[in-house]
Amino acid sequence: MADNKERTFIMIKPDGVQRGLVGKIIQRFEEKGFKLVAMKMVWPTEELLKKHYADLAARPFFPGLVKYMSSGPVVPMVWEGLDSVKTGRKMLGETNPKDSAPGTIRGDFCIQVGRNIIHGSDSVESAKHEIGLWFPEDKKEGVIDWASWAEKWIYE
Ligand code: DAT
Ligand code: MG
Repeated sequence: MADNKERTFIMIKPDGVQRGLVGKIIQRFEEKGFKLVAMKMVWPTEELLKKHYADLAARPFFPGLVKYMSSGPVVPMVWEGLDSVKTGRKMLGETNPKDSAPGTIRGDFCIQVGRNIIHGSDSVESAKHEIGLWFPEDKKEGVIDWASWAEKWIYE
């Protein structure tokens, strides 16, 4: 049975937001045909990121990963459509941008694994878990105070 309502959790990381790639990334998913069913911009806490990346807690890059991911606002989204999890991962490219083919998001827009601009769920199960983590139904998120951080990317 085709699951046209399959959902994946996609998140533009702080470097993607700061580099002004939000629109381009959203455009790729829109043009592909997936449907945007949730989106927000939040400055995530380390506590939330440690839960999000809990399966990587033992890896040597984990502290740096949490620090980078909490360095500014991110854009978590939920995209819906047939095979959205698997296709979403294909659209992202490989974890390391150097292994990502041109035409993929990581292949086109970034260079280093520690700054790979975007997250995408790796299975339907983890998508469900991540959507619950970032879009809890019982909680409203605050509005970002742009003035406190955005200008450092434009002016010295
Ligand atoms: P992916 O984001 O492709 O699902 P992952 O879940 O294995 O990859 O790792 C999560 C993130 O952690 C990844 O997007 C970037 C970072 N990361 C992974 N391997 C790394 C490494 N060897 N050095 C630095 N950062 C790494
Ligand atoms: Mg992963």
